[in-house]
Amino acid sequence: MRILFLVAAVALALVAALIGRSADAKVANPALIPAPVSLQAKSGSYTLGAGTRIVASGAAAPVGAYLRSLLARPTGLALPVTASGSGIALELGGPGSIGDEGYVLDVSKGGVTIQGRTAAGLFHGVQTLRQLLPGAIESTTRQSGPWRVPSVHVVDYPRFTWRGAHLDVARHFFGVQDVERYIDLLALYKLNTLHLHLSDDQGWRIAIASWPRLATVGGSTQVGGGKGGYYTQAQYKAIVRYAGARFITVVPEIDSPGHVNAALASYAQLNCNGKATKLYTALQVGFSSLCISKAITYKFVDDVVREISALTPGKYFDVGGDEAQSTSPADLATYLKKAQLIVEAHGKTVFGWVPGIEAGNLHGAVGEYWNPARGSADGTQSARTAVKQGMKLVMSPASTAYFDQKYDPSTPLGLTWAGYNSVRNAYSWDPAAFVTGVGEKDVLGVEAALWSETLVTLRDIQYMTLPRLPGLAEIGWSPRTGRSWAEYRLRLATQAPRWRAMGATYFRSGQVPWK
Ligand code: TNX
Repeated sequence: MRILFLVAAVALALVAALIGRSADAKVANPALIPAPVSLQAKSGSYTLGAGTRIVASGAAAPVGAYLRSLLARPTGLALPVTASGSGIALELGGPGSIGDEGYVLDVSKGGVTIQGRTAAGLFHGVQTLRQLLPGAIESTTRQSGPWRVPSVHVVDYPRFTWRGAHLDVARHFFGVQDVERYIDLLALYKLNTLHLHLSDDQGWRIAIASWPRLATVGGSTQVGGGKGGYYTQAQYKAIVRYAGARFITVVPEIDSPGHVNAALASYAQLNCNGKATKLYTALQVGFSSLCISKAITYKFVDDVVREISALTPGKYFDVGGDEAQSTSPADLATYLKKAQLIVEAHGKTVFGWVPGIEAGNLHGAVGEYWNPARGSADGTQSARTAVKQGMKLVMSPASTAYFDQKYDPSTPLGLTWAGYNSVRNAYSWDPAAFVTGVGEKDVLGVEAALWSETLVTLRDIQYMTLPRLPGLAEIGWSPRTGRSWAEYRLRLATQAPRWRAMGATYFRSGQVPWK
């Protein structure tokens, strides 16, 4: 009986490999997200055991240590990281075709080999290995095996270089540990960018030594009037380090010249009339602006950009630029040009919202497209303008990539201004075909946006991102051809036991046949 089952399983796997990923829905294993560029399922498997070593040295050693930290607790195995031996080998190398972030993964009876040309590539291969193991591998307590990995040959690399997730820590503040749990989810699905929205009308969330009241006053509340909070510079550095160890780059955002009430409430001299505003804890946008004509404004921006840039190894600094309804168009253009000079003087490249920063005609900046109004003058036109100005775009259309929008009318959290964003809707779009006139060559990648007006806890973050985040990750990583919702939803269903094992909450959408 068992043999028969095995034969049947192997036959199914072979058929699936032959006819491709859109194959028979019943082939749930190996069900990987994001779908790899190529996957050949083979017969047999490798089982982790007492003798398994993680063989990694040099630049691969930290990835080996990370892999050990994932596997040792649930398996109860020692899994020493050594320079030689057999088990799971992490090797620097592989064909040029896999690029800087890709990997080749081979599993056979004798062991597992992951090749990558960089440590990042090895790290992504490790995420695939993780998904090939039973879901119980995500548990934080010891589980019973067997820890079997099906034999496969995978060659895999990303479609886009920017695969991001944004988190608004300004509307509601989230502490370092919550952010680390969010980073863990990004890593599992091979995302490589964490965009932290560090300031807004309702809160300023990072300590700035030269302007201390930003954090102590501006950070002292949040939406709804709670106590808010802020990261010390050491805490921000810890987030950057935790992300970096997972090959995720942090992009800090100080939203400006609008969305600045928390700063205006902290320092009277930043206001045109010299009077501090009151702290703000409601949901309106577009009512605040930096004082474009005052010299102190640029001293402030320079100090903030300098201090945060010094803590940030990544290339980008996000100046915001969105919803500046209280800044005149001429002032907005003036401000953005000055802000770009400041950002570049501190060695960074401007990132900012579109619609928003195209008002400054900032050659060389990268825009994050957000306005979903397909075909409307203020929406897609701004994206075409940005591209004509020489900007590359990260696609985050609110109608599909905003995970603060409700799934459906029954969702207890979230907003609805961009429409309901079901799991299917969030998966069914293409970043290179969203805006007419903005194609593959203009697009650096994709990003999920998680605004936190209605989100208060880590559970809220998980509920809104799971199960939409894996779909966005697949759009960013996997080839455009050969994917379909009908097949994807089956793979997505197999992720739920993993989320349960790690203790993460998720929305049990009726669109997915959950396991
Ligand atoms: C629009 S998207 C905003 C944010 C809100 C969000 C809520 C963008 C650049 N601005 O200020 O938090 O909608 O969905």
